[in-house]
Amino acid sequence: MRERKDGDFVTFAYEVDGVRRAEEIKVPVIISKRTKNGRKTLDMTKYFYGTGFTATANSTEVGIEATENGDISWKFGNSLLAGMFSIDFHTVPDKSNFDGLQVTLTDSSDRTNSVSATLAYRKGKTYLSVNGTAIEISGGFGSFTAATIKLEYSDKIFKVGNVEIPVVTREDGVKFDAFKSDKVNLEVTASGAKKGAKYDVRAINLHKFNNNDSDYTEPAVFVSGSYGGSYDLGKTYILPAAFAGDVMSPETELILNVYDPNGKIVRDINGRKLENADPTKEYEISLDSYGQYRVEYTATEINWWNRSKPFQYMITVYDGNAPEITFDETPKYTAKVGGTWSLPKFTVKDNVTETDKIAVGKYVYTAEGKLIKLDGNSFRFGESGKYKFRIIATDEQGNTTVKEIVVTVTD
Ligand SMILES: [Ca+2]
Ligand SMILES: [Ca+2]
Repeated sequence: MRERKDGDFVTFAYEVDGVRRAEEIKVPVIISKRTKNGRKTLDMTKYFYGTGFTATANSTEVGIEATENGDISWKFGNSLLAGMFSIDFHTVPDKSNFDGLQVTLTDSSDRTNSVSATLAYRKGKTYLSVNGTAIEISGGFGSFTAATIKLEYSDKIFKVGNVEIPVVTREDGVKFDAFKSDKVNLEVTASGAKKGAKYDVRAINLHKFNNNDSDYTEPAVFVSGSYGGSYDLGKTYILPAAFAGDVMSPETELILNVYDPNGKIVRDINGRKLENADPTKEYEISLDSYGQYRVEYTATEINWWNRSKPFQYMITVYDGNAPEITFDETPKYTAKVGGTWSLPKFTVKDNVTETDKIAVGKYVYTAEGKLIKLDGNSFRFGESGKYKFRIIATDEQGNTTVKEIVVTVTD
């Protein structure tokens, strides 16, 4: 295979279940990373490919400037994590000579599954427009000073600031039902652009775009469902599938490790060890120990700057059971004034907290209505009436048991 150059195209043909599809995909060759004198250098402008514009980087952004009239499009040279997409545009007020910016996200495994949002610019106002619904956003292209417009997508909703519009249909009119793969491809079109029209891109998926010649940003991890929290002992917990993506690095590796409260690797309910496991699948684990389970993901760039980022969350298994207090002898329920009375011998026990760590308090609520803490086990009665003795046992989780003995004291 000859060496590829920027601007070359590679054609991929693909098979589905062993059947060659007629469709072929042409993918441009992007050489964004070079090694010079043993040092790797990155050129972020290479990720914007298409015609009719120039992409120029400075210390804060990549500027996209139309070099001709028309609908000026670029595609981003890497697929992006679909779960939490965002792009930060920065306006160039005197050069916003276009009708709007259309942002299209396409499922990387299904090119028909495409949705878009438009930042429409009409009569000095900017609107977020999705599936024909348009809502004005504050700031925007008509601002006197340059403004940042952060467009976000997650959970079938496009959003700019506090303006949110759900995606109902795909570009082909079919009802949209989320992206099937974890990655999307990005395309941005400045429609009706005049030559010299310009806008800047400051970030994509929180990765900053500028003239840095190194990739300083670690891959991001996206967990495809709610995660963590507190559970009762014995419950089954489903680890949602998780995905990693790096805006610059073409390949990212993601591994999963799950530790029980003792720091040991957990096995799922099918006996599979969750050690360096593939997190793109769901796993079920049984929460059999009290304490904190740690779910740890590590995402690493492959053949790139090899930046790596751990991401973790905890599953807390609570002890919801209070200690037990057991009398080892039968309490005496009657006594005489001036007589001495002793608490029966008792033992405390808890399902989790060790006995010597269970807090035990002893109190008496006297016939005169006073609450007295008992240091020992015995008490002398000063007058007649009802005395309520209480033993209170509290485990380390704060679960409390109270045992009461009411003693009737007579003259
Ligand atoms: Ca990176
Ligand atoms: Ca307990």
